[in-house]
Amino acid sequence: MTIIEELKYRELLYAVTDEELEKRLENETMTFYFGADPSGDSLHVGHLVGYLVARRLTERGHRAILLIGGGTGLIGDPSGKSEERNLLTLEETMKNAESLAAQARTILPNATIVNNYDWLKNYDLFRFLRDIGKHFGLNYMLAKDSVKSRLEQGISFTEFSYQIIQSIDFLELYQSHNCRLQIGGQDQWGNITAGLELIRKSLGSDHKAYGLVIPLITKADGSKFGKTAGEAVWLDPKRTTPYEFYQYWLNLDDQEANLRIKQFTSLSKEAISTIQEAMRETPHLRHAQKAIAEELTALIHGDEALKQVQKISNALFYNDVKGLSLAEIEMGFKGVKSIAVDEDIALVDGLIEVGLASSKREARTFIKQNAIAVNGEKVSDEDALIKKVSALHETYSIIKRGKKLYGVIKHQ
Ligand code: 485
Repeated sequence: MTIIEELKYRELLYAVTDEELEKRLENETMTFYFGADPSGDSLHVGHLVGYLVARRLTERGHRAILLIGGGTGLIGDPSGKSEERNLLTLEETMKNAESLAAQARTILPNATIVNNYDWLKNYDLFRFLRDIGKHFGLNYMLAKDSVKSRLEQGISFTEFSYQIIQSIDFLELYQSHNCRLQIGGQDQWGNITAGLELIRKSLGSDHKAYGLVIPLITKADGSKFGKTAGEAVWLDPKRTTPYEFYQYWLNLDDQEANLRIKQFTSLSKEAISTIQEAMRETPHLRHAQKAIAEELTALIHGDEALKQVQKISNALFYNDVKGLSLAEIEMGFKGVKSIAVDEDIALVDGLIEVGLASSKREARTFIKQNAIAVNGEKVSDEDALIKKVSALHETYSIIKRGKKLYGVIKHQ
C-alpha cells in the first residue's frame, strides 16, 4: 500500500492538491509541516488525528515539522468559524504555545518544532505589502470559503489577512527547511492552497509544493466527535484524567470503534481485520474499543498510566476497590457524586445523600435486597454506619448499589 492508499483505507484522506504527490511520497523523503494555533492550552482528541497522520508519514521515512502558531494565534483563523474571535493576549498565547509544544512532542518525539512567532514578530511592513501582498489578488482572497462565508456576518481586516500569514509560513519553511508539503484538516484547504500560490508566484513556477487535507472527524449520528457530556476529551491529564481518556475510547459503540481503530491506531490492515472479525463474533468483549483505548492511553499518558487505569477498571469491574491507592480512587471516582462528612454517618443517610436512594425506606429495601456494598463488601445490616476508621486510606468510603451505581463519602 502506498501511504496515500493507506490513508484512504483509514478514511483519513479528504483531498490532495496534486495526484503526483502519491508517487513523490513513495520515491523520496519529503519534509512536511502541520500547524496548530495556541488558542487554548491543551490539544483534544479532535486534534490528535492530524498528529497521527503526521506520525504515519514519519514512519514511512518523511520528516515532520510541527508548527505552533504563536504568531497566527495572535490573529485568529477565520476558517470554519462563523464569528470573529476574541484576541488572546501575547502572554496567554505564548503560555499556550509552550503547553501545545510539550504535548506535540509526546506524540512525535523526533519532529522539529517551530513557532511562527519567531519569523512573524518582526516582519517588515513594506516587505509584507510589497513582496507578499502583491501576490494576493483581492478577488482570490475574497473567494476563499473562510472569507466568503463571513462577508454577511462581517470579518475584520485582521482575520481577513490570516490566509496571507499562513502562506508566509509555508514559504518560510519551504525556503529554510526544504518543506514541500503541508497537511491539515479539511478546513485548512484554503490556507494551504494560498501558500502554494505564494511559493509559486514569489519563487517561480519550477517551485512546487503540495497540500494534503484530512476529513473532519464526525460521528454517524451527527453529534460531535471527541466530547463526553458536552466537554471535550483533552490530552492534558489535569483536564481529562487518563482514566476518563481510556473510558472514552472503551465506551465507543461498535460501529464507531470499527472506524476509529483504522483512524487512530497504528495496527495494520490485517490486525484490524482480525479484530473486526472478533467484533462480529464476540462484540461484548469490546476488542476494538480495548485496542484503541490501550494504544492511545499508552501513547498520550505513558505505559505506567495505562497500567494504572487498567487496574482501576478491573477494580471497578470486580468490585475490588480495596487494592486502589488514594490517587487511583480519586481518578476512578472523579465525577461520581460525593459528599464530605465530619462524623460517621448511617448507611441509609449516606445512600440518600449520594443520590443512590430517594428515601430511608428505599435505602433499607436496597440493603435488604443485598444490593449495597461499601468498600467492596456487601452490607446486610440496615443500621450499619459508614465509619472513618474503616474508610479506604482513612479518607474514602465507596458505596455501590447494584452493578454499577456508585457514591463516594469523603471523611474529613
Ligand atoms: O502555518 C500555519 C499556521 C497556523 C496553522 C497552520 C499552519 C493553524 C491553522 N490555521 C488552524 O487554525 N488550525 C486549527 C487549530 O489550530 O485549532 C485546527 C484545524 C484542523 C486541524 C488542527 O488545527 O482547524 O483542521 O488542522 C490541527
